[in-house]
Amino acid sequence: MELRTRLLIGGEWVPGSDRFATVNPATEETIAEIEEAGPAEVDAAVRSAREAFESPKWRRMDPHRRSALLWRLADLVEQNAEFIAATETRDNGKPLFESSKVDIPFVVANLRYFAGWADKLTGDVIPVSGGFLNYTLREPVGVVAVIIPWNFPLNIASWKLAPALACGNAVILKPAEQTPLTALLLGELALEAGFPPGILNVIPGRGPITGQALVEHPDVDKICFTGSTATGRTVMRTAAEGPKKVSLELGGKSPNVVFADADLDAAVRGVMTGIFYGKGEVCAAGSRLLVEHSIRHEFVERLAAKASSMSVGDPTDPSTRIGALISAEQRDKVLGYIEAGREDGATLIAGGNPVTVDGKGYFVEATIFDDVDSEMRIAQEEIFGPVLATLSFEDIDDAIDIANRTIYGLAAGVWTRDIGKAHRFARDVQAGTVWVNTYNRYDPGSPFGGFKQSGFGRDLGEIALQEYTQTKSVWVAID
Ligand code: TXE
Repeated sequence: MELRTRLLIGGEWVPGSDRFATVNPATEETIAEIEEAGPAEVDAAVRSAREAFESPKWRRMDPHRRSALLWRLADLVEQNAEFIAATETRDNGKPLFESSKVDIPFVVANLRYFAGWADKLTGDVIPVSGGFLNYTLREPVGVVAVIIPWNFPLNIASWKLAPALACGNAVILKPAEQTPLTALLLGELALEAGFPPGILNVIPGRGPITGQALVEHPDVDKICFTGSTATGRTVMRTAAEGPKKVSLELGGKSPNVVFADADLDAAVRGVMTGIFYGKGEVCAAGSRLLVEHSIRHEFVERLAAKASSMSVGDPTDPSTRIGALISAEQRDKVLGYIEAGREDGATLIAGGNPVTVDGKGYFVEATIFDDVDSEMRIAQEEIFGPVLATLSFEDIDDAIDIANRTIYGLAAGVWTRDIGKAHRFARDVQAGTVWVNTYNRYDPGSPFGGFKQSGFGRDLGEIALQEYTQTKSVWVAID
């Protein structure tokens, strides 16, 4: 495979109305100049998606065949995994071990999981009053716009386009402007797999230009968005004009709660990966650590020792655990929060500094604050970087109360050997995912999405199919 830089519209690689650079955040080098979709290209993509969606070739396609296309796409991603993972690492700055061992294998598994659903979308027969047969059909929504962020570029794209295609929709994928490369590779593989032209269009571009035009376009039926809560609000407001269907997966400030009776070795590992995996640029990052008061001192000391031994730097080095943050802007935002933590009176016990490799790259050390108060900015706002805020609690009521003191509700972790406590926490915490004695576990079959301001709608699992289908009720007079 080779890098693609043009827009994929209607099965053709076409120029845009402007260009933007995509940069390797570890080296600060421009990888490629990418064509940007302006309103005219967005309109062309929507028209081609509509035409492809309405075409009998797709509308009447045997569902087994749709399944086979998705399976073939999974095979092609798997065959090209090495190149795709290396491209993801160049574009995003994440360690190669993450893109090659986690991100791209998950894309493959996810495409296969949803391939399996394509021919299992059944309706119901409903026992209505009178002499009627009433049954339901599950039909695709139509033209689906998928707008995704830069932290898991291909992975999150697959979370949305795999069920969308399985259900028979046409998709317009807008990757984040920081990380357009793997979405374009996927577009190429979808053509090779045999999807009809126009069923998957890929149109990179900046949010306020390409994203905004896509959300405004009157002929888009549904918008699936993952990104910041602020942009999610704008997307929803714009979509209200349609009104268009919207699902939003937004930010988080997820609590990771450690009780004194936990397996502390496992908890240390879980807390570390919970915050430092993906450089902390993870919507479900366990960025608020709540430790039971009696073990707090010992526990944070162990974390601090581990944090200072984490290798930060060249993402292509297999031993690297923390790669480059996505941009200079994001690094500065993270450093701003580290400063805010100091100003607000928290104690910095590990990291706190920017790092470069040969004078280049947007790296930040694994950073841990202790003595954090729940009202501090570093305990309330999504930092989206390798910064952990440590708070302490007295008992389970206190833990649940602090855990829920946030506008977000994406995920939560709890570490304890007491199953009663674990289940009580799982019941009372306001979060779309709860991990007990583990963290950051995902499976294509298990739903993922937010409570509160972390959004609504679900990715992954059978429930995700609801986002991409609409129900038709059919009445037949039979008496
Ligand atoms: O996100 P945006 P940004 C958080 C994180 C980060 C901050 C800013 O805290 O520091 O958001 O990141 C597209 N209409 N998260 O600015 O704006 C944009 O092009 C339509 C958390 O990169 O949300 C990109 O494709 N689309 C989050 C996508 O929205 C628009 C992941 C996400 O960008 C648009 C990312 C518009 N008006 C950032 N404006 C998570 N929780 O996973 C932008 N976009």
